[in-house]
Order: sequence, then structure tokens, then C-alpha cells
Amino acid sequence: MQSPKRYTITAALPYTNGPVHIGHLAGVYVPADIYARYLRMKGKDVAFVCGSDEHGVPITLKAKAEGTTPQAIVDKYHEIIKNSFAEFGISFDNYSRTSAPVHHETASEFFTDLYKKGKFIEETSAQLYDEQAKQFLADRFVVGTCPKCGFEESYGDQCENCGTSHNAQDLINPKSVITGNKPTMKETKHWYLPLNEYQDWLKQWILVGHKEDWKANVLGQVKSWVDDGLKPRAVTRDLDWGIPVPVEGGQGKVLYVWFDAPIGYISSTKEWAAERGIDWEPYWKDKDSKLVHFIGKDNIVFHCIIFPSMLKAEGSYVLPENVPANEFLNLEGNKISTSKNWAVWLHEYLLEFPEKQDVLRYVLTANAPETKDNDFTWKDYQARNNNELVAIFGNFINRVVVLTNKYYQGVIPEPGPLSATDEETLKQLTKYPEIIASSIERYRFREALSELMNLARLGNKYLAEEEPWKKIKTDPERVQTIMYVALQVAKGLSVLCEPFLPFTAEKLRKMLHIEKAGTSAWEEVGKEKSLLPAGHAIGKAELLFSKVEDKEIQIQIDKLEASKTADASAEVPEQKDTIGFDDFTKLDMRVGTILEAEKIPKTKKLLKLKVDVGIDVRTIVSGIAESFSAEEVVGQRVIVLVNLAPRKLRGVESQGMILMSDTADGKLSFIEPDQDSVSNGERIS
Ligand code: B3M
Ligand code: ZN
Repeated sequence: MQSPKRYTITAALPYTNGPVHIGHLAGVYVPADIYARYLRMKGKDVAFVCGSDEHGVPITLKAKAEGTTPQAIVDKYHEIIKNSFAEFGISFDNYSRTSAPVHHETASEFFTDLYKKGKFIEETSAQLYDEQAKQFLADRFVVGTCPKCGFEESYGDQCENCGTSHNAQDLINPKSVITGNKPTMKETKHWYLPLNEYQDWLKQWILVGHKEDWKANVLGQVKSWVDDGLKPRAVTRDLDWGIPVPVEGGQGKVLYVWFDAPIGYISSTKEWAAERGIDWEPYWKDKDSKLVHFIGKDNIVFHCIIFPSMLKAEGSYVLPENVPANEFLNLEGNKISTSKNWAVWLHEYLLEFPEKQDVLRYVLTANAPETKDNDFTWKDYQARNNNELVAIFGNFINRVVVLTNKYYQGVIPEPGPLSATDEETLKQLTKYPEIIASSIERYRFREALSELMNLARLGNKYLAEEEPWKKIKTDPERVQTIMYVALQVAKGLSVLCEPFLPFTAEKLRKMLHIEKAGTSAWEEVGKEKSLLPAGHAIGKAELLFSKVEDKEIQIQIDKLEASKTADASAEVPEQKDTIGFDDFTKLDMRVGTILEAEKIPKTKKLLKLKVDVGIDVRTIVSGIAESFSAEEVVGQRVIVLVNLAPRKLRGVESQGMILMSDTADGKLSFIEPDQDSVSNGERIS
């Protein structure tokens, strides 16, 4: 696309079942915000939209867990999430929510339209059902083994391990998340989008048409799904939380959350346009509009396959020009996990580091998981703050502003003739808008940010070489020129840092006494008309960044460690599948005493025991040698499963099993009768 007339930028709608953390910010919202801010500074027409994703199973589950209603959950988290975004300067033009009437209408109409156009397949089939909960099990209501990669905790609609999207019936060994029961099958009617019919078109459009400009990780995922062959995909569910299916036969059913959520981008745009009294349609239907979806990698299938197929089926919408999905951000070497509280929550961060929003934006961009999963560590956070923001950017600005105040009472001096170094420095400055822009336009935000820092480095180097603090005594006239040039670099930084560090940009503008950059400011950086003129008075120096001390970082590390310990002690293995009473009575367990024990040579774990179980004295091989020595178990009272089929272990036939308890960290202990009077051979029942 040459030069689009307008940009429609979307950021994934966060599920409203919990607050947002650094992973969200790094993967989606900061890059999207950099892109939107940059485009606005170039005078582009931008609609940057988002909103809360308030339907779907995660919300229902959260409500169940907290003993409240889904509505109460979304009301609570919508506020928290919305505030977090605002506090971190994520400059949405509109932040809506999918419970808004405009969204219910838009999604209903979209569904009805496809229905009328005959784009769905209507099918009654047997689906997973939880008899006890009286509920069909789809999406996150069911877990089981992923048919593609074998991951045992795959959700019904998507495997978090390999990213594959599937139908709940495809899971191996499915289990209800609500009751833990094994599902039965029950007939129900649903509407399906026949993705198979879009397969060739998708292949052509993405894998051929976009193979140069889409990210390799995105193309790779798309290719793997298309190669596997796409299947019809149900777009309705038997649930009561969601948007009611608006057609005949849809009573008691709702739209699948992944059908309604992406339409949320459209409704958010509508809501925004209505408030401004403009038409929303060009943003979605004019072919000169560039649609870009910012998402995390787990959402690729929905934004590259399902939503485009929906848009294509409708027929009048533009398709995304790009879907620059990011990989995941880990935290201190582990996957971020809401349930394990292994996360840095945005609302908590701000309580502990008020005014340091830009530091987090900076670190998350410098270390963004653009091409592979990346790790956030507090040590790296501290190092980037202290060694980069403070030592390079902040230091340069501080020197410029302090010296201008000291030598010229804050009034920019008249420059003399420019030296070759001055000219070269100013020339370099004029190149940065293009250098940074080119990285941003290719969605390489880390690279763009490091170029911004190179400009600050250029300023530092200039001052270090010119040494105005020395020359002020020997050649004060020359210092006027040096400070004039250095001030231009400072002004350039104030403009070019805005997409990345909006709070810093504002502070810097205040310090330099300049207005917010206008719509052509970006390109004009370093050019004649945008230079700070001699005679312009700047303000007093204020620190842009401050050091992060070891103890502040230690508090954060300790906090994470604490959630690790809390998690380990709370970890109780899940209950196994239910068995019948008959199954239980088949077990013959007896009280016994270990009479002899010896280690089986060349094994780490195995002890060969002679156990008196009342019926007889038998040999049992037991894997307890890492917890107990042969000597210490002689005389130990035990419970033995005596009718376990004999099996050979390292050439020794074992005729039963000793029951042990097993702690989370792998320590074994014996189970024994609490009275000595219990004799060997007594039954456990
Ligand atoms: N709420 C998934 C997520 O938060 C989902 C994104 C919707 S974007 C239309 O990961
Ligand atoms: Zn998988």
C-alpha cells in the first residue's frame, strides 16, 4: 500500500478477568502505542482502538471462583485495566467494552448478515457435556491432551503449548474444568464458519501476498495451519454469558467469544466516530485505509485466519495489512502466570515506582519479544534505567539545560560560525527522523528505540569532545555555538522520543519551554524552521530520570520469591478421575513390617525388601532409596498393596507395593498404623 489515507490500529482486547501485567504491555500495547503516536506526529489520520473483552469462559470461571456474577467481574476489571492503560500513556482514541450496547448490536448484525448470506453451516452434532454441571463443555471449560503436540492441559479451543486451534471434541482424554468429570456426549445445534472454503484464498492472500512484509513468526504459524488443512469452526456456544445468537433456533445460545471479540474493534471505532460526529465506515471499508492488528502470538490464528475469513465472508471490509504479533515475555526465567501470581502487575508497579511509567515502557521496548520469547529481569530493568536512561539520555539533557542556565541565564545564545563537527552533528540530527521512522514502519520497535538512544549518545559525545565547561574560560564565544548546537539535539530528542517515552517528552518540552509537536514536527527535526532560535528562554533543569537503587530491586525480587514459596506450599496435586466402589474393593491392602532391606546395585532408587504381610513374607522392590537407607527401614511398619500383579524390576520380582505419601518437593514418608497392637496381615478398608 503506497500512502494510506488513514490508519485503523487495533490492540487485542484484554480478557476482563484480571488486571494487566508487563507481558500485556510488552507484547501488544506499548508497540501499538508507539506506532499510533508516531503516525499522529506525522499528521496521519489514525483510529487507535481497543476495549475490554468481556465475554468468554475465562470470565465465567473467574466469577465462579470468586462466588460472584460475570457482570461484577467485568465491571471490576474493566476499570482497573482501563486505568492501567491510561496511566502508562497508552493513547487509545477509544477504549470500549464488549458489553456495550453498540457492540452487542454490531456483533448481532454481523452474525445475521453472514447468516442471511448463507455463509454458515448449520449442524447438529454430539458435543462434550458435563452431566453434573449440566453444561456443554467448550473452550476453557474443558482441558485434555492436545491432538497435535500431546500437551496434557490444552483448552478446548486452543492449545497454549503449540498454539493450535481445535474443536473441543478433538481433545484426547477431555476433562471438565468445572467438576473434573469425564464428559459425556450430547447433541446440540451450532453454526459453523467453513474455514476450509477460505483455505486457498488465505494461502494466496497471506503466504503469497504478504510473504515479504509479515513477520516470520506469523507467517510460520499461518503456514502450519493452512498446511494441516482448515476445518469448519463453530461460532456459537451453549452458554448463557455472551451475545445471544440472533437467529431462529439460537435460543439459549451465544456467539463464540472469538466471533464477537474482533468485531469489538469495529464497535469501538463506531463508538469513537459517533462521539466525534464522523463516519466510522471509511476506517473499515475504504481500501485506502490501513488496518493493523497488534496482538500476542497466542492470538495469531484468530487474527490471521478466522477474523479475516469473517471479514471476507461479509465482503465489504478491508483486510489487515499486517498483524505484527509478538512472542511472549517471561519474567525472571519463568512463564508469566496469573494463577501463580508470577507477574508484575501494572497497577502495583505504579504504586512502587510512581512517575516511572516511561522506564517500564523503555525496558519493555528495548527488550521486546519481537522475534523470540524474551525475559524480563529486575536486574536488567535497573541496569537499563541507570546505564541508559539516566547515564545517556538524562545526563545529556541535564548538562545542556544546566549549562545554558549557568552561562546564559537560560537564554539560548547566538551561535558563531559552525565548525565541521557542528555541521556534522546537525546533519546527523536531521537523519534521525527517517532512521527511526523506517524501523517503526517495519514494526521493529527495539531497533527504533536503540536509534533514539544513538541520538542521545551523539549529543553526549559532542559535549564530551567539545568540553564547553573547559572552553568557557578560554574561548567563551565558541561555547555559545556549542551550546546552541547541543540545544538543537535536545529539542530533536524531545520530539523523537514522544512515541516511546511520552511522559519524558512532556517533561522535556516543559524544560525547554516548547509546545507539543505539531503534525509536521517529526520530519522537521533538525531543519532550519524547527531549530530553537537564539534568544529563546528555556526553563530550569529537572531530572528526567533517577537512579534505581539495589534495595528497590531487591524488594521486587523478594516479592516474586515469596509468591513462588506461597505457590509451592499451596500446590496440592489434582484429584484423579473418579472410580467406582467396586474399583476400590478390588484393592487388597494389608499392614506389614519390613524385615530385611538391601540396595539393588547400580540403581539410584531401588531397595529390595522382605516384608511380612501376615499372609506370607514376600519380596517387594520399592523406589524409596533416595529418601531412606536400607538400614533405617528395617523394622518399619508399612501398608502394602498385596494383590498388585507381580512384576520384575532389575531382575527381581516384586510382589506388591508399599504405600507412601509424597510431598510437593519429592520427599517420601511411610504410612503406618498409629498403634503397635495392629498386627501384620490386617486389612485396610
Ligand atoms: N481477549 C485474548 C487474550 O486476552 C483475547 C483477545 C481478543 S482480541 C479480539 O489473550
Ligand atoms: Zn498443542
